Amino acid sequence: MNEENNAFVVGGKSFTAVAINCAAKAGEWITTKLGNHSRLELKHSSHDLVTEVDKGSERLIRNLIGTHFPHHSFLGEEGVEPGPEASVQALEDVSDAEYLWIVDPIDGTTNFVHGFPFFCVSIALAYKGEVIVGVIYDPIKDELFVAEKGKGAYVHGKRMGVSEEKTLRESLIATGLPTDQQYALPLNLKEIACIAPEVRNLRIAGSAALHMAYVAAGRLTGFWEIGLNSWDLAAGALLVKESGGTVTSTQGESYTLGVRNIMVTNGHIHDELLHALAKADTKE
Ligand code: 2AM
Ligand code: CA
Repeated sequence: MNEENNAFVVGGKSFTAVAINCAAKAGEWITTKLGNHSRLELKHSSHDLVTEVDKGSERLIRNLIGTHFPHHSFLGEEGVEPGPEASVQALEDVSDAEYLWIVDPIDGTTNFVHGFPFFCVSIALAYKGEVIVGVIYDPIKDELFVAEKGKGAYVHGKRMGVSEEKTLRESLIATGLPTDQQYALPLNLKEIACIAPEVRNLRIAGSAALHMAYVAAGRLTGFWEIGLNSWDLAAGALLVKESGGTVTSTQGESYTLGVRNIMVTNGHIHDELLHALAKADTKE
């Protein structure tokens, strides 16, 4: 067996099993802290929150992965300074990694802080820069979304598939409101004004990763958001791809770990959504 075929298992340990175990453990721990977290820090602004639960969840995942795979590299949201420059640099710093775990310990921190039940743990493994495992766990609904490159994507152990809508008019589309109020938010509001009249309806629920899992599961037709980081997107991108959907930047470029402006859809409406967004003329 060559190295590529053997990429999922080292020393008999399945990468996917470890990812699932970490996501489940972290998710379970997070829910015990819901409504009773004590320390709240502001990252950039009052819109950008981090709790001790984010940090504890990341520590738990990092330690577990380090125990199983001590030679693998790790990129987690809480290990990186706030702001786009630091995120881009952090990804650059691990660009030579053979195996890279990319972790968002709580995606949807604002929801977690407010007790709005839409957040998740997102764990991806990239091999030489390409995502090969993606796991997203919603501890509130106890839903585990799992994808392996070339092997499909599953929720509750059942194969997932994207939805069937063929036009924007019949599509349920999600987006996210960026925390960067100076630059990204005005652009996003312009895009929303352009897209809202074209679709069946819009949803803005506050977790990029979970929105992407919902596209993979056929519950949303598509999702776009600007100014995101690799840890928000890596697992969700594989879930959508392995569910038969399309994953690009909002400019239509192929997905890579460096993409920050994301569009994922069921495939059928991808070009129509790209064109509709282009009409907003935001030049993100
Ligand atoms: P988070 O909850 O892990 O911070 C909501 O629109 C999405 O944007 C969430 O996935 C959220 O992830 C992400 N997000 C929040 N603050 C961000 C920031 N400063 N930069 C990039 N993404 C952010
Ligand atoms: Ca996140």
